[in-house]
Amino acid sequence: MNTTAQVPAGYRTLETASLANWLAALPAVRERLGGAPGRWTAREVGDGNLNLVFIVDGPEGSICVKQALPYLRVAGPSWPMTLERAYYEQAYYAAVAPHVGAAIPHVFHYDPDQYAIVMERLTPHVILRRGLIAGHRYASVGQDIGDYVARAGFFTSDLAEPFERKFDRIARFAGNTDLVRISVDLIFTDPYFEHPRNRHTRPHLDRDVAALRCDAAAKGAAAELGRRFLGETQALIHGDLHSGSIMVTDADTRVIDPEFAFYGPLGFDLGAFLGNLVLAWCAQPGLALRPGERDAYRDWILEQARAFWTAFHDRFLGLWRTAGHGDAWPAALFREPGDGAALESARRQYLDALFADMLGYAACKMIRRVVGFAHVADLDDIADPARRACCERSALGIARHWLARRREYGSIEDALAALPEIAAA
Ligand code: SR1
Ligand code: MG
Repeated sequence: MNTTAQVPAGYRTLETASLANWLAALPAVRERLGGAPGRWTAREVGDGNLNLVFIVDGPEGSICVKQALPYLRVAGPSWPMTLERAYYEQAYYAAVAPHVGAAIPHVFHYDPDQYAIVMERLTPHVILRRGLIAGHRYASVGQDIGDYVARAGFFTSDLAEPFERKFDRIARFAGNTDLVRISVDLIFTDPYFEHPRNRHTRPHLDRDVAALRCDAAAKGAAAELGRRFLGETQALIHGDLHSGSIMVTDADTRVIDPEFAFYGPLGFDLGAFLGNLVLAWCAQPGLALRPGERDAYRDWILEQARAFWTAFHDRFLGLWRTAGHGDAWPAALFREPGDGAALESARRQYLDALFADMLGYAACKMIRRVVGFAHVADLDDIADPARRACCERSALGIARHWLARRREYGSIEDALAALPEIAAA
């Protein structure tokens, strides 16, 4: 980890009392909030691992301000962290905005001195993870996120654009090293050996964790996926697309918090969402107040997982067929009669490889949330440690299975249909 966070002279931690004065200089904010700045009220609402988040209300509307701290909020000043993550977050929003429309919040302003992003307040949206814990259904969330990952991924890849533009963005996002370091350490490294940052439900999971750490095949698969996480500049990825980075209503789905963005494997974003859906699925029996109470809801979660991959697959393939104007797989090579079949076959192979990557990265994401540093509320909210461990054990079982067998599944339906048996083993 970086232990020398730089705090530029002009930077100060934003405070509720002075926020209105600071925002008053921004015409777009004045218009959104309405009335005199003296009537605006601010409150700090951040509950994530990294940043300050403020909601500011005015007579006519509200906005959200997110500011990077010079350390990780969840750990305090003992874990310094670059402020530049705010720059990468707004740069990601700017890069994908032309392709994903209103699936991200509107950004009113970025302040490079305060490392603060002033953006649309999403209301009455809730964090998807909270909705999944409460057992709510959101009709199109799986499909919406599949469509989102396809659009953001395709249009930032060299299937869609000249390599010069992609290289330019690779260079810009290559500076996001402190955040990539967090992922390298917390996802691909620490969980697989004893490390002081790790924790798990003790003593219930002791044997399961010991077995994972002796599983050379699982460690080899995680290491290979970690190598490709660093080396595969497939597309601009969100980098942390779990269910806490998605806000929903019954009719709307938004992606937030892309501060981990960089050029990496698209399967990492796919796996983040799938893995967190499956974690939610594993947690439901522990969250249920009565046996069987959440059974139908678990089926709904798997239906969202199916819809997610299907929407991604169909949208990505459709975009490649209609907007594949980039330097990778150049259309000019495939103009002779009979070329079409070869190109289609290559597309299918590409998507099959993405599917295997998705299962592998989902597995890595699930393992780190059970035995690593930062866990998920889906499981942590299960107060009884024995019940929680039962759910966590099924998550570990599925993850180890997917690490070993990620290339063996021919369809999302087959992969999901196998889950109950793997979870019960
Ligand atoms: C130290 S930060 C822990 C986790 O929080 C973020 O949401 C990322 O998932 C990161 O790995
Ligand atoms: Mg986050």
